Amino acid sequence: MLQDLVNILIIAVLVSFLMFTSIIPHQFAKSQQKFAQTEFVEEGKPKLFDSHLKITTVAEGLSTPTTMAFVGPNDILVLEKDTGMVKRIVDGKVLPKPVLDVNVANSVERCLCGIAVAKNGSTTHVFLYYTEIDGTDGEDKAGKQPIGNRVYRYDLSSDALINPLLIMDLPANPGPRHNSGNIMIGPDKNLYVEIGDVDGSFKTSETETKTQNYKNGVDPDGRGGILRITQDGQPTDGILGDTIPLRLYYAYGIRNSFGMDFDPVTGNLWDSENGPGNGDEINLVLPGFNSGWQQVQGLASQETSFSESDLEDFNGKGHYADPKLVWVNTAGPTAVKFLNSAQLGTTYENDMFVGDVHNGRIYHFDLTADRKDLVLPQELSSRVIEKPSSPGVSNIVFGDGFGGVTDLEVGPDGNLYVVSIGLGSIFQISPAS
Ligand SMILES: [Ca+2]
Ligand SMILES: [Ca+2]
Ligand SMILES: [Ca+2]
Ligand SMILES: [Ca+2]
Repeated sequence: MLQDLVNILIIAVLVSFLMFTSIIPHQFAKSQQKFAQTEFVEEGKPKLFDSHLKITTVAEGLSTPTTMAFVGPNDILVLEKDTGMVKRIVDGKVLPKPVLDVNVANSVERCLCGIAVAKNGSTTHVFLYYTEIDGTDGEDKAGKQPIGNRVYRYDLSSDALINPLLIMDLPANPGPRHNSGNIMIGPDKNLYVEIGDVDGSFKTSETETKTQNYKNGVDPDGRGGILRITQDGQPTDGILGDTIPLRLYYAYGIRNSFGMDFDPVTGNLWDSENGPGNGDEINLVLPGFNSGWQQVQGLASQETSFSESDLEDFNGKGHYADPKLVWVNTAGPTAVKFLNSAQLGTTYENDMFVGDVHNGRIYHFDLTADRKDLVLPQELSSRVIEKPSSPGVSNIVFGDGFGGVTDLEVGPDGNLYVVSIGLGSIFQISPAS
């Protein structure tokens, strides 16, 4: 819990100093002193450990950028957590006028959080997840309650997002943490939405739900899972049950998550999750996956006095599984992205990349032949990373110094793109020559 508070403070510092980007490298220097023993950390200076690749700055001076999406070649939309602005970056130039500016509750982890794009005929649909407030940006800091964590669908016109359609309305209380908010279009063309327990750690009987593994809790309310709807906001076939919102859940038992992606080879979903200071995770998320929160976080074998029979399984339809990798000392893993291109060399093709927010690192993983597991270095065969400098960790660190990675994206050019909330920048990773 103490570590959790430290994590919140680090995030709060990042957020508070957003407007003063020159201050951020200093803040990072302070927050990273405890990791000084590792040779990888060089704060504020993104660096890769493969000399065949290079880093190019695509955009800078952004205010707490969270996530991005491509709407065309060299044509990016990027979200700002605290301003509620969606900015467009064309050929490396941030256009002066945002394409949208919403009223966002932004205390702590409330945010303009997630974006997904789908081209449907001549229309480009843009989906946004944000913590909406009926007031000005950040008015929740003065005590005003947000309306909800909401997903809207827009049409992209020449210079604006228009025709907003509310397609999902989720709780924003108790808050203000664990809103998650990463969204994406799956291979089945449906929209997948990550939402955490919205700070279920402040327990009340109304917020202890079955999807948080309170077997005697109240019925699910939309929090603590990965939800699935059509692009029109309609439910799909239920996995755990037929009543809404339970019918919407693809996975549950999730505390907080900032990243997921489908394996382009198998179509399997993977996510990253944030534990309470310990037990950050990477998971294979099969339909009906139960990540175990709030009964277990990290490996079940490391949880004292835990039994799988304590978990809610929705009449056998939900299935608990252990994570494939655990950080004991929180790294704050965020984006998960499969590089479905050979642009960076076949050695990286279809491999998994994961960002983190506390060390500014990007991790790289090969998958096993059946693609149901990560290939881990011998030193990490326990699936547990004790410290950022633990033996074997250097084998999975692909890049460092990215100052709080909040999104990874593969461009139409096949290169890897990185959003750094700490540095207020977007970077491109491409071949050096
Ligand atoms: Ca993205
Ligand atoms: Ca705004
Ligand atoms: Ca878990
Ligand atoms: Ca590989």
